[in-house]
Amino acid sequence: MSNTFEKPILVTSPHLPPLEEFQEYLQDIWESKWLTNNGKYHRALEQALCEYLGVKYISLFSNGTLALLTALQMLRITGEVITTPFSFVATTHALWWNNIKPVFVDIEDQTFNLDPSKIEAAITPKTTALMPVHVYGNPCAVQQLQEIADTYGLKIIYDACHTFGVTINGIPVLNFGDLSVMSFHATKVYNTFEGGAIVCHDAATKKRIDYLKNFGFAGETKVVAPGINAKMNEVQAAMGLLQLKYVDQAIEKRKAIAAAYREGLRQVAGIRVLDDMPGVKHCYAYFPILVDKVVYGMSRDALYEELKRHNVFGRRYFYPLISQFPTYSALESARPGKLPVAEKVTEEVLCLPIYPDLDMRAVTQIVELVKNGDA
Ligand code: T4K
Repeated sequence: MSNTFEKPILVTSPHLPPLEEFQEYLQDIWESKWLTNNGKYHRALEQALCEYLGVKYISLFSNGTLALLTALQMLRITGEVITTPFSFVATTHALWWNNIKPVFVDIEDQTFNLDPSKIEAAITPKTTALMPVHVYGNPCAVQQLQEIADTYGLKIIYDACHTFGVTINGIPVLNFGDLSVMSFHATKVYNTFEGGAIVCHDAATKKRIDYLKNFGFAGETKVVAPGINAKMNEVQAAMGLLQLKYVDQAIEKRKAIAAAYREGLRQVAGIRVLDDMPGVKHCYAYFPILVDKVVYGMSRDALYEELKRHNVFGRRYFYPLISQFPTYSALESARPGKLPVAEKVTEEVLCLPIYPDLDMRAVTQIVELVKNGDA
């Protein structure tokens, strides 16, 4: 029997709540004619997310990229920032848009997150902050990063765009560092169509973030910063409230898919899967595998193409490395050979489809394809 799918299976597919339930919110928004600018759904979602995520303060944004830009403005970060090359381009773009020089440091082989043991060598008098990413939702070495930041007087802004509800020994990962930035894009575990947030730990910081995302307004006629427009609107916020009802269920389904992939692929020679980390509650945002060309007998790119031929559209997140894009490749820290672990991982990684509506039979079929091709 052919393992080819009739319809394309994409790397992800957004979770959507029942349309009837969303229509009730839309009806109310239409009647109220209150569409944006800190409306009632916006306020309600901030409160609901604080409770759900176990954080003190959250400011909603229209997307994660604007939240990253604003987080850097909030802490007045300048000069150089140490960051990872293994992420979505938005992480580094946010530095560039703030006129900050990104300094790339290599990643760990087990988590693919910024390697704390390599950071100190990259610190200069111009370094003001670290911008690590909890890539695929797997938490960074938060304690070690904090020790480095404390020692050298640096801020930490976590790009937490892949994490939702992730905890380390019961502590929300969002509570580490100075600020954490989230994305609620359509492709994320929790989506508000587009959307984002900054998590912070005190009321004064939240107040200022809220000024910054609203043109710097601190009252009808008072502007206290050169702010931007990055507000989440009421339709997005209503979607967020509704999505919260279903997100636990969605994460459970993702967890079951991840377990099935792991079981099916663990014994395949040349394929590496990542396991859950001890003490961590995961959100299963992505399912990366690493393909060892020699042992598996086929390169990652060949497998990627082979799966596509069977209508399975995995994605090479994150290939190329951010440091390999022409925009950044002339930087000293981006030179070939400087980031050996990241350079290897980016050639071997392939993210397999994972989303709540993905049928378990489809998962089995994808496992079979990786195991044997179209037998
Ligand atoms: N930091 C990190 C670490 C991030 O990963 C991201 C975003 C950001 C910052 C910035 O946050 P935002 O400003 O986006 O809130 C996608 C997403 O567009 C992007 O949000 C995400 N990271 C990145 C990892 O993935 P692409 O270029 O892969 O998107 P695209 O359009 O190819 O979609 C991916 C798959 O999802 C396709 O197979 C189609 C499917 N899809 C997509 C959309 C938009 C759907 O089925 N429905 C949809 O509505 O970047």
